[in-house]
Amino acid sequence: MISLYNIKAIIKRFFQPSPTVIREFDLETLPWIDQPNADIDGFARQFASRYTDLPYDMAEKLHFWKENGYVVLDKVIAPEWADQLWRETEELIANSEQYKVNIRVDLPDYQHAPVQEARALPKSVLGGKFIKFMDFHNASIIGKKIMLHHSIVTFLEAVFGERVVAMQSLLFKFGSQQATHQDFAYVVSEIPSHLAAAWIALEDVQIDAGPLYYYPGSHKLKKFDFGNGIFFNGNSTHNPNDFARYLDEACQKAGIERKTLLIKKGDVLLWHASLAHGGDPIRNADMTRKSYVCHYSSVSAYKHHRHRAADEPKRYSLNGADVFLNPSLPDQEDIFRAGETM
Ligand SMILES: O=C(O)CCC(=O)C(=O)O
Repeated sequence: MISLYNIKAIIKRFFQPSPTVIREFDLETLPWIDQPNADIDGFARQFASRYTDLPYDMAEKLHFWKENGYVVLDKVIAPEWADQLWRETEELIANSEQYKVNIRVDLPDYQHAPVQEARALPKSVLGGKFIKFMDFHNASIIGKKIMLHHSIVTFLEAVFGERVVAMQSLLFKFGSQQATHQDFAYVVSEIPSHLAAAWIALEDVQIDAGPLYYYPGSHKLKKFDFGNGIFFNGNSTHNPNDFARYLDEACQKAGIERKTLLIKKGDVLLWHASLAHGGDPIRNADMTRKSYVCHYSSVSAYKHHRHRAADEPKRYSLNGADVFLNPSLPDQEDIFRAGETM
């Protein structure tokens, strides 16, 4: 006999709504510029008084962004700022035993624990390839000042139509050689379409140093399905290699030509959450490709530090944007202070 308890259990098992599988960004919360009839000229006119001190034309850049999914801002970071950030990175490598800054190591020997504190790693590994210095901005005042540079955050504030919150950063000494991807699959905020990134050249990029490549207009492609929607996580049945193959083929089919980023020290590439990009192979093993990548969201989409979802974050604010202090490593915050007087 089927008891009431069993009936309830059957109903629960078969009629519970399954977790929503996301296949596209939600139209309602899409940044205004990604909406079909975005009035870019009207927007730029409305806020024109805010843009008079920028070294670029806001309306022109916004049109280019909508069409291509990226913009390049020339000469926005002072060379002394780029040099200071790099001096601090070299200090971290040289005296790594003193620092707890997190490092991601994408080498076979580290697959069991790819993220380690700097002090736990041999200097030969730290100063080599397949290394990402994670959230260095938390340790560095100049890192924070570059991340929240007026020219960068003013553009992104225009794109989101809201206050900008920086989410995370990665510093590279060498080219990443990373397969083609779109960042929204890996860097997820409460509103996944509220995401953009900056690639900041800390030296002139050489063609043999494994430059960044990208596909203009690829932000409009149909999204890849990891088997459980558009985000890559523990339940995905497809992997980053499948993602890369899909994107390379989709761009080829759409006739999109792959571009190589050969910008100069202090120049910045800003890219859309869905711009397909990756790192070219390093053809000259001795060549560095010093760069600083920062990811950004909006105040409505990134409300808590990703390590401490329940707590109100402590903020560093500059140029009308915020970045959260790292609640997991409070004694490493701003240990590099030279940026204070720059
Ligand atoms: O700089 C690179 O080579 C890749 C960086 C990148 O793809 C990313 O951080 O999303």
